[in-house]
Amino acid sequence: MRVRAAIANKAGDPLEITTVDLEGPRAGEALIEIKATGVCHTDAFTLSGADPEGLFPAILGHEGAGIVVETGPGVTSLKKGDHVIPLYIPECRNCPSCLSGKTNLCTAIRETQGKGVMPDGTSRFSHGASKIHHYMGTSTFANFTVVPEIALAKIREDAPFDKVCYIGCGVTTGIGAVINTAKVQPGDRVVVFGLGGIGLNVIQGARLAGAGMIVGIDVNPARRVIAEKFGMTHFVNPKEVEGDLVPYIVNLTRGGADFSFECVGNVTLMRQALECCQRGWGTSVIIGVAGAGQEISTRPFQLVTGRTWKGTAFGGAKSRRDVPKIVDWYMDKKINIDDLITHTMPLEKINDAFTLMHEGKSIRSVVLY
Ligand code: NAD
Ligand code: AHE
Ligand code: ZN
Repeated sequence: MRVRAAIANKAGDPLEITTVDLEGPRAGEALIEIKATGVCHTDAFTLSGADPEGLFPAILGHEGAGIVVETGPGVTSLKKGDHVIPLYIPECRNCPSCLSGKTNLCTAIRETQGKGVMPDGTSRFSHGASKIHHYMGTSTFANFTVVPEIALAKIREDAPFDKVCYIGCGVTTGIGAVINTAKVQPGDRVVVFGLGGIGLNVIQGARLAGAGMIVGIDVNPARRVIAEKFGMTHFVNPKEVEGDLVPYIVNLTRGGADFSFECVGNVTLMRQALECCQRGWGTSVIIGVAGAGQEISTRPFQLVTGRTWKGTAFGGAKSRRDVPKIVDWYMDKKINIDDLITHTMPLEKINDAFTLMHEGKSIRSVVLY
């Protein structure tokens, strides 16, 4: 079938909005009509060429919501008409990782996903004679896409696509990092580096967890008002801090953070986020994704003296199990998504979403099909 899509042809180039061919679902796959998709910083990261796994041409996008149009042979858990959120971390419930109960990082199809193809090793997308790569197994920058059954969370039908698409990455990543990965406790001192589409959800998660102090750090002063609305208690603009940021934060938190979160993808900030943690027990959680060749470093003394460095993908959420629950939290008004979606646009204007992100003007842009 012919579908509308935004193709990433080459690193650094704007996306090309055009019509491409999409083959129907094969065994274990479903054809999804995407109704809305958010634009995450990770899409911009891959488009920039910094992603060591980045492949071109590709159809990016991993924060979508839509409807099942057709199922391939052997699909049992979904049927035509079901509302779904595509999952870049699937949940097969059968691989060693799923069975371990220790991680959300299902390994069933990670290898083919990283190669930009479906689990059978082929792509469903083409443009003229050229095959186009899938991206993160989801490719939501197309109004129809094919996704493996194990990478689709069935959600309630009264949930609005234009809001709950954000649960496909940013909301779950931020809130999950606090609840699943860090396990923040009431009264804890939390420090969040980067108050964008992810960091503001970390703030919202910290408030849900009952954190006693929530420090937000951003170079964009415009982030202060929205972060306060989501629960931030103290704002720090590093550009206004005289001297080193780390002792400033340790002093502000009276000894250091119980938990810090890096939500930018900057290895210098990752080090600061670790070193501003409380000696003896503070934990720093890396969420930001850093480019090829980037490495983190610190003095081993920082760990010898009781700090823990960890990371999280998709907020540690077991995707098919947890995404429908987070949709319920939104529908029950337990979490706020609406105020974080600052811009919407048709697919034809998707490049504006990247410009708004780079200019620091948007929190989340959502493409409406
Ligand atoms: P974003 O662009 O919406 O937000 C980034 C924020 O960082 C902005 O507010 C910006 O002003 C701020 N910032 C930039 N440089 C800074 C600095 N030096 N000091 C303080 N603040 C600074 O991006 P996002 O969508 O929130 O994504 C954030 C990061 O999380 C990206 O690296 C993205 O790839 C990553 N990410 C990871 C996961 C995961 O599962 N681990 C999921 C989603 C996104
Ligand atoms: N391709 C990148 C890795 C990017 C990465 O870490 N992605 C996160 C999700 S970011 C969503 O916005 C993730 O899920 N990681 C787990 C995994 O298996 O990729 C690189 O650096 O190679
Ligand atoms: Zn994302």
